[in-house]
Amino acid sequence: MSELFPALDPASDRPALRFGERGLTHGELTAAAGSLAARLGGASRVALWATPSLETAVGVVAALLAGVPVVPLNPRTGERELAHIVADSVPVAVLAGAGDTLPEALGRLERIDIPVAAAGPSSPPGGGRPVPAPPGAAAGPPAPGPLDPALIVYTSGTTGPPKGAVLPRRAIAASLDALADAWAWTDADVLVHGLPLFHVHGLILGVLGPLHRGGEVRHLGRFSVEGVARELSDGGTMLFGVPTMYHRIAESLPGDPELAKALAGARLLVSGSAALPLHDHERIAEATGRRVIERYGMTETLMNTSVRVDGTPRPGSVGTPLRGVELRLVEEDGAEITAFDGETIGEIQVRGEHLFTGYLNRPDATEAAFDGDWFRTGDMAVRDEDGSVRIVGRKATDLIKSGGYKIGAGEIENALLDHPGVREAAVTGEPDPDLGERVVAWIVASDTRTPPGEDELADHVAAQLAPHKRPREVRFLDALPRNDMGKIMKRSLGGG
Ligand code: MCA
Ligand code: AMP
Repeated sequence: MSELFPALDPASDRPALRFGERGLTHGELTAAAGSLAARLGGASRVALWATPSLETAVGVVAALLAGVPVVPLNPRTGERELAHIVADSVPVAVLAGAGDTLPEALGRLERIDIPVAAAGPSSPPGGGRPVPAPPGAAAGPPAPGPLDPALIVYTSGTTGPPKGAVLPRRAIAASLDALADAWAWTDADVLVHGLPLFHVHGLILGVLGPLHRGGEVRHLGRFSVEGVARELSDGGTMLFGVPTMYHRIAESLPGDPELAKALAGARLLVSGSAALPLHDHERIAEATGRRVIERYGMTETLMNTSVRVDGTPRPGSVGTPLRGVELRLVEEDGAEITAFDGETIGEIQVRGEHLFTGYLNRPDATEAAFDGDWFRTGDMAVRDEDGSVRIVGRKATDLIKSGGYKIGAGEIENALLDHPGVREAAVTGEPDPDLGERVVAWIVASDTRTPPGEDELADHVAAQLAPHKRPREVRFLDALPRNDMGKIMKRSLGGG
């Protein structure tokens, strides 16, 4: 049917998607997505209002079936960031659930409601008129090729607004197939998760993954420990989560034997997006007899390494390179490290079919991200004797990982400086038991006698960028520490 959905079967009545009480079989999904795909064919690019819902899953499948690149949007994105993403990616339409209210920034785009029931045989395809093809387009869109874009996913850098990583169709197929190899992932698996659907983890691994295999995904709507226990006790075989979710599970385990039983019965518990602390690994292993396995990926590279289902999970290890992934460690001067000694630290660089093709409209940033055909991840690691990788840190201290979200200190500083009560701002990440790192803002107020309130600054960042980027703590200073060059010395603020 398609390299992305080889298992989609119009005649199948096996479950494909479940979001709470609502669900679709593979047959129903094929029909619903097929009818929307017929309407989208020929569109240059569409945005997707990526709520955690059945509509989002149908929308992404439809666009990919039609060969139309999709830009998933976080529905909580603030004004400034949303305006940037729309101006940068220029979608011709936005796909949304029929009941969703869209913000003004999307007002000028054509809105297409995502059908979750198939149009009947007598209805016109998609139940609406087709999206106009770009001027000069030939009649009938050509079938998409492996290097054609599938998704454009926005990701933070250290400074400036997020960049759109262009993910080609072949990267998605290659990464999902490599994970199937490492995890023995089959159509019998029922994946449980409560991840957001506008990033690689929740959308590509968590929705396209099971559909690519012909299996099922049960989404919790929003993450809760109770939801995990319920679904894993009721047929779920795999769990995906970020470390914050496993931390919350580990916290609940002592008083919740049902949760321990549910986790013990799962085939695979997988953590990713940030490092899972040793303490949480151990608490979960002790209470359930099961080891969480870690996999390491990035928006630009999809998945690079994983502990294999038949391997020995070791806390702190993100496993070995996945099938088709070439991985090397390099010194500061670009020299390759050949040692597998568990102690020589270098930057991880990767190459293979799983990589993105570049940042949208940013040839400069794309060029800087590569060393020849090797992608520089910015992650620092050592390699053990058996080839497994242990991540020890990041090159850029101005990147913060909070709750599994990557956040650039620079974008928050810019948003804070826009507030009239702020004269100077610096943002750092500090260790946090729940979020991994929390965003801390250091502020010199415009008028030190009447500084803006902490909540006011957090709300300001949430409204401009996104709630997960808001400072969790604000500290006021009379002046920021600077060196002779005038550069802010974040180290003396306790960050970087
Ligand atoms: C709080 N809220 C606010 C404000 N304060 N809204 C507006 N203004 C404010 N000032 C709201 C939030 O919107 C949210 O609403 C609620 O309060 C709590 O938000 P938050 O504090 O962010 O939630 P949390 O409890 O800290 O969330 C923890 C979490 C979350 C559930 C673990 O961080 C999460 O879902 N993380 C997943 C990140 C992820 O998927 N990363 C993948 C990218 P409401 O409750 O209504 O929502 S990395 C990736 O893809 C690579 C490839 C990889 O390797 O995986
Ligand atoms: P993002 O750009 O949001 O896709 O985040 C990618 C980054 O998340 C990587 O560069 C790593 O720093 C981090 N990451 C992902 N998975 C893991 C993991 N299992 N352990 C440690 N860090 C991880």
